[in-house]
Amino acid sequence: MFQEAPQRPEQYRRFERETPGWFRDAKLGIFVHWGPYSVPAWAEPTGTSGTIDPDTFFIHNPYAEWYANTIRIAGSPAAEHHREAYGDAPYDDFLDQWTAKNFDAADLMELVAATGAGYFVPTTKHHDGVTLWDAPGTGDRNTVHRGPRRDLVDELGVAARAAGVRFGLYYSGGLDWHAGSTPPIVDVESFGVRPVDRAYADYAHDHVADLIARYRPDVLWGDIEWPDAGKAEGPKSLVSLFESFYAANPEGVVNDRWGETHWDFRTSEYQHGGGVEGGEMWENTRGIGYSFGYNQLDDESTSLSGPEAIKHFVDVVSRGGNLLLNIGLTAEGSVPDLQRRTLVELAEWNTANGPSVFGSTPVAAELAKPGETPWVRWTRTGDQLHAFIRTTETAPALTVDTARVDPRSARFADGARASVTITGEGVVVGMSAAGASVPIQVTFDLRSD
Ligand code: FUL
Repeated sequence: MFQEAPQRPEQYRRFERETPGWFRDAKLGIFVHWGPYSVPAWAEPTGTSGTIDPDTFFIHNPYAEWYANTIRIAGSPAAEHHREAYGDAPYDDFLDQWTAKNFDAADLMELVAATGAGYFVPTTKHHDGVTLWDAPGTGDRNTVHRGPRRDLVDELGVAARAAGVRFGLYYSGGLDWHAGSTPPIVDVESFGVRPVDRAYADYAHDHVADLIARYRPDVLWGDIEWPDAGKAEGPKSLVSLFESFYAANPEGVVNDRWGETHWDFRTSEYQHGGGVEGGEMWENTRGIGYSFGYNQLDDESTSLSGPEAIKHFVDVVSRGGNLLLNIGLTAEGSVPDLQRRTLVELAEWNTANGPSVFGSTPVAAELAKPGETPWVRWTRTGDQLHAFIRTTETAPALTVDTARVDPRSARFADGARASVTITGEGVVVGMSAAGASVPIQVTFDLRSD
């Protein structure tokens, strides 16, 4: 779920500036969705967001973190599942059943850091309104007083910073199914119904102000808009929140889901909102499977394999974006095997190839062309161009401007020379092991003028 291109109004113009270099260079972030919804961990794996008919998206919602909404839609398979498996128990029972008993933030962060990710963003409050820290005004409806009985935001922040990974925070300011009594979202029209009043605006403001004061985040990742009553300039406004955010952390960045206000970077989600990709700084986000929250029904067939995740990562980076790849933790706090496998394979690939991906810039197509057969993507670091080739051919042809790129400098990631011939097809690279499973890197030097 994602909103389309907002325009910046006057009171937010003061925040416009160059995107900090660390964020442009980071390329990879790891997201975590974790909440009471991780207990039932159930959604129909209908497809990837952006490919599903919006009219049936909500009733067959593939996002397990939307469980509290989907079970309220009469006749939905989730409502039926909830009746059969839990006898229609109240959603908040899951908050008490959420144990986090195997959770160790340092262990998780070891896996995250191994991928080379430059930033890490956990959910602090999703649409169900449950906060992962002792948020003001939540009474006992948070993880410090119920369920895990821990300040999970703090644990994650301490571990991220100890591992040298920047720390971001996701906060759902638009949707809060606990604030007031909102009917279930069933279609595109009811998706627009969210709390916009002053009382909720103050409540959400106090949450984000508290998050900034306690954890000094590097990224503020808002979702589904901001309550309208809090958008105009004034005390307890979004303007004042952005002011305190940048005052606490001048290198901080915010995403573009705060309504028509301010952003440092645009976002797309799975195949949704791809129109933002290419212009300003942008980030694509997706789960390893079809859901962000852990979904027991996601399996091998709905999940990115290691090689598929690597391919997606390289594709996003070659087009100038960052990838925010999500982990859906189990209620006990562990990384599901299938997701771990993908992250470990991504980490292994990045150990060998990361220096040509992290901190890189895109390459103009006149210099070297991306392609689908063979699959080729390009990045640039300094005076070197890097081709990432995934093909079963042992002699793929690359389209390169040989007046500016030296074909004879071609070498693999381990430094071994590649044999190259120039034919009418292009620069043909001899590869003994074709990159059928993971992309193989071939580096070229730019000619000096
Ligand atoms: C969306 C939310 O509705 C999803 O549940 C998820 O959090 C995704 C990152 O953003 O808009």
